[in-house]
Amino acid sequence: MWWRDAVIYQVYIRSFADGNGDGLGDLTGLRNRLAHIADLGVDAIWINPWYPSPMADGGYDVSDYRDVDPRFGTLDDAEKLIAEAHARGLRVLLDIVPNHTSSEHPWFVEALAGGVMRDRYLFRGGRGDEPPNDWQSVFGGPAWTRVPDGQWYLHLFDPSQPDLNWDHPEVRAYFVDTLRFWFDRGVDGFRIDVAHSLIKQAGLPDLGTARPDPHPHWDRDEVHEVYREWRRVADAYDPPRIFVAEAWVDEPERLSRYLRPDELHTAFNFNYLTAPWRAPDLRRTIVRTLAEHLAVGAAPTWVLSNHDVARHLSRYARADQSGPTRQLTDLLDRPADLALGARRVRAALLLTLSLPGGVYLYQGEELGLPEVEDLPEDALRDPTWRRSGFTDRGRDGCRVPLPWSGDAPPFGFGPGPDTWLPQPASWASLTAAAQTGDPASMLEFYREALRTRRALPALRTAPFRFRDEFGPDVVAFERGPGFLSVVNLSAAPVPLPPRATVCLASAELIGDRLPPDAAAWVTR
Ligand code: TEU
Repeated sequence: MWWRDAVIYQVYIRSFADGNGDGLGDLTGLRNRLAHIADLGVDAIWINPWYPSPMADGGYDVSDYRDVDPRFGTLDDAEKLIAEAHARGLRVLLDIVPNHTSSEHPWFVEALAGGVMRDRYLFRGGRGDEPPNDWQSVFGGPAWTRVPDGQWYLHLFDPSQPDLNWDHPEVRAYFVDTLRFWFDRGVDGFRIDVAHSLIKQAGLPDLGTARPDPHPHWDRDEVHEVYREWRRVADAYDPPRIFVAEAWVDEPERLSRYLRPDELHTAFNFNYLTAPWRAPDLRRTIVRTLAEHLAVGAAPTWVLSNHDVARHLSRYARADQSGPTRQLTDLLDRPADLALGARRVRAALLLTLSLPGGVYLYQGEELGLPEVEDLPEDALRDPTWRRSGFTDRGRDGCRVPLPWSGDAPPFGFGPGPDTWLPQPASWASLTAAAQTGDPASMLEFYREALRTRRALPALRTAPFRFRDEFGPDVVAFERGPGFLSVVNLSAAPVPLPPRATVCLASAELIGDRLPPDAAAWVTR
């Protein structure tokens, strides 16, 4: 049950480290830098898709689920990576993409020619010259594309990502076999991409204008049958393999249905990620999360950044709120604001690591990386940029290749001169090398916080209880009688309990008071 309180580090492989000099991260780069992750003190890594792919959506357009894209390496490299990670005590989760394939997957290539392969996707006739229904793509525009013989196929994302028909037995069998393929190679589990999709309502009815309930293509009850079958597959392994759902389901009660004992092990807690940096909002999110997870006996998780949202340092840098999760509207370049964001990132880390359950970290947050808000337009690669008619700059700003060392780009990213997205020159002070050994750095703070969490068994096992005596703008709770976590989101310093031993603080205390936008772990 290691996953119930694990800290899992997300490796966005395109941007982690480049081994061969082509400017794109790869498996050799990841293997070379595995020590960075192990030294951080996490339990596992989750790696974004590394499968063969035309890369129309950064690898979420898979053309072969049982191999490695040559730009990332080979199957042999993958097996070496898994063995080396295990030798360092790191478990390895991969990313499975069951809602859609790439349009270059052999099934879809055959389906385009007509015939029975079309049954594995969702092909329909249109309404005159109009698509079969009013569904919209997440990336903008209609969710349907017409093929030369006049039929249309469904794609909830890019046209290069046709949705599969999950009523087809061959589709179900293919994914079960794919799970086994990777489990047999030592993979410890999977993150399930858009886990709340897959099943579409029979007849594919229009959405209409109102918010339909139940929704015709999100969070359908029938999807749970799929995960019950997957759970049986994972449980047949020794040790059992695990799943984490990527499900953007707002209602905690609906989300916890994915976490029943015979379904998935964990799910990303996006309510926590989208909560503004305000005590009442955070407290409400924590209460709801704990209640709904407890109801099904599941372990909660906590996450603040990933490859789809603006980095939380830049969201929190907006003085009064967390900012939109994907695209930050007002360009921010004032160093004072970034310093506020960094201060809140440190406080948020202590909050997150002291809550009961598991934690997901996104590569680069331990370096204090901000969102890159001013990427030149001709550098943008995310399909949302084009699909939105060039209004939505998309998700590239959180995907910029990591700075490892040196004074100028490519900051040790790889042996070549380039990186697939340009790095800001200002990142010289944020490289892993520049921060290592500097006790004031974000990186050393992450290392120390993770080390301290490991040394305090109460953070894994002790009961959680809110403490209200610090006032409405402070989030404070205990984990058993011996541990107190205090996060000050007010504008004034807050006194810590008398005779308290502060074992870790995110900022310097003012006497025995905790300053604004700071957190402390207190032991007795
Ligand atoms: O994301 C699913 C998803 O719904 C996101 O597009 C999300 O709504 C958006 O990014 C929030 O701003 C997953 C992957 O994480 C994403 O990278 C893929 O593009 C998408 O699936 C399609 O596979």
